Amino acid sequence: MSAPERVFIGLGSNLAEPTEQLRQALHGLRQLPATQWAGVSGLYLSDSLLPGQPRYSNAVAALDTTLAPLALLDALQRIENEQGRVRAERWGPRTLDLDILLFGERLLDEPRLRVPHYQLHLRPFVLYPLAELVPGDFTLADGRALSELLRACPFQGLERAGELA
Ligand code: ROI
Repeated sequence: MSAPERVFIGLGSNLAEPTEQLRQALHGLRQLPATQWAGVSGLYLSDSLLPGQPRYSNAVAALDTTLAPLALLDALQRIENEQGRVRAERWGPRTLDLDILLFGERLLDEPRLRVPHYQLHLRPFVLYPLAELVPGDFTLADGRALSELLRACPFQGLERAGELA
């Protein structure tokens, strides 16, 4: 059997009691096959990057998995669908969004999956919770230092609102 890889999942919701959506999603992540729980950040609240949407709840979870990347992606999309996500508009409000941010040391550029996540460096609601789960000198598989990404992406507008688990 192959060695488990540490993956980081970004969670986001801005509909139907967003923070409860995240809690329920964490429950789903704990049930994934071939996967061990490795921790979760605190809860972060922020305005949407797009105007006219409700505020978001966000967090990042860490898992150790032997699932292949696309198998994990399928499993995450099942959790999204079980929680009633309707994919009406590409960037519209959503009950639950689960993104694979990092997958071990892998660099993936496939139609369904780009890892590291292509907008990670632009999203304080991803970078700051991620930073809670890794050492201070953490570097991404593509060589970028998390500390540099944090420096370039101010905490501005983000509110850390306690613990999820
Ligand atoms: N804004 C915030 N604060 N959190 C998100 O998860 C989020 N997700 C999105 C867009 C609409 C870009 N804005 C967001 O997809």
